[in-house]
Amino acid sequence: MSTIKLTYFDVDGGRAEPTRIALSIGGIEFEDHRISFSEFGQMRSSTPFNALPAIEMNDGVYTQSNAMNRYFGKQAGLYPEDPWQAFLCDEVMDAGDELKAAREKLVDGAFTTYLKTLNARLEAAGGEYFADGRLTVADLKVFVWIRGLNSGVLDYVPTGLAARVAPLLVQHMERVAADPGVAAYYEGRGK
Ligand SMILES: N[C@@H](CCC(=O)N[C@@H](CS)C(=O)NCC(=O)O)C(=O)O
Repeated sequence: MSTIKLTYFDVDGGRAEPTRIALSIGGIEFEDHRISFSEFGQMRSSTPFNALPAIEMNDGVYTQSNAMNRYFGKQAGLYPEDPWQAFLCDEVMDAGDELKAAREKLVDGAFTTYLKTLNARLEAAGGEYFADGRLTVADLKVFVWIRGLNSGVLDYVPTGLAARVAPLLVQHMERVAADPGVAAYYEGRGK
């Protein structure tokens, strides 16, 4: 086999991550080529279907994460040989793709609506706190949500979403994190 170069975003998640793990478990050498979103913007039109992951091997450039999962899964002993068990494996992988599509719909739909509306609420309240001109439980609630969104724990939800559609909420998250009571709580937890 020729050398393998797997190109995907620099995240420990997303469509290419199961393939990376399978390659690693199978002891199959590959170049883990990680790129930024802006680098992807420049190279997008040169990828076969204007999308990642893309993989260079056997003298060509190929795509489709589940094709990669099956191909390397077979080599790594991570894909069933029995046709029925393979069906069960494939069903789960395809459902995973539908989940991804649902998350993306959520990002453009409900997530954006909630972020924009909360951003407007904060602005209407003076821009610093949601109610009473001081820290309340509403601030803690939004702080926890925005921190989670920004941390990338939600696969397929871009970490820059809040900054793009609700910048006041990102400033608010930093303000709440710096609040002495909040900071003391996290110090107490050793963070
Ligand atoms: N069916 C493809 C879908 C690939 C895909 O949608 N990739 C996304 C990233 S996870 C992408 O490159 N999106 C950028 C774009 O469409 O501009 C696969 O499973 O590999």
